[in-house]
Amino acid sequence: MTKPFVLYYSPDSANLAVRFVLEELELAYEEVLLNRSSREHTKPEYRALNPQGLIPVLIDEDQDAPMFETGAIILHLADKAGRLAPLPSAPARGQLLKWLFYISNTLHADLRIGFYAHRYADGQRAEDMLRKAVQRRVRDHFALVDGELGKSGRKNLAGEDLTVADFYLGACARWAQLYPPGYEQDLHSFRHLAGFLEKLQERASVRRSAERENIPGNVLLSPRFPETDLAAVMG
Ligand SMILES: N[C@@H](CCC(=O)N[C@@H](CS)C(=O)NCC(=O)O)C(=O)O
Repeated sequence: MTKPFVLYYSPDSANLAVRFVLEELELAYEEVLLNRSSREHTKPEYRALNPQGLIPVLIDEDQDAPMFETGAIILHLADKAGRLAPLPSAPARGQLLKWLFYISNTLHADLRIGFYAHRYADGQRAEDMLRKAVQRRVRDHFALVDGELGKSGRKNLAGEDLTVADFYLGACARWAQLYPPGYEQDLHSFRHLAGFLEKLQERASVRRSAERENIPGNVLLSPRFPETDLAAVMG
């Protein structure tokens, strides 16, 4: 019998995008909670799974190593399940890849700079300046995505069909509206993106994921903080 996947997570961390996909694909998985306040993700046991000490990690017993990097994990899950990603031979595969990589190495990467500005700048003033600059960049990314979603016939980011890129975009949009406190983005003026998020957050998979991570209320548009110690989210 195939073993369930194992997801290492902390509420409202990057694992949320992976969880959306696990739930949408109805894949069996177990979870291991990491306590970010006690820096559990930086301990040697966890670094043995992900040497970066970043969350999430997914264990797939069919693979010869633990998996890290959200984009890689969700594409792997979709390919394995045969849903939420066009096949490598399909004409729409290129669209999925380019948007998935864009979200991973541009949108998510910039969000991370805003979350962890103290690692990139020395002193409060420099940090604030960096956060403001990143906030502008992130807004430009959402404007670009909004324009794509507004194109005719475009229901989802990588075309007509729902893909893993949509769930990753949804998670990034959520985080941008909440973190870091004081630099939240209001995404309502991006009409197409807002409509897309409203629709996506109604999916049972998104609702189930939110419940499992103690996230109340709207999940993707006008989201609320998880009902957990914020230090455990941002540590
Ligand atoms: N590129 C990584 C980023 C993951 C990431 O940023 N994880 C955050 C939680 S949302 C984390 O582990 N932060 C702890 C830290 O940076 O020390 C991915 O896509 O998985």
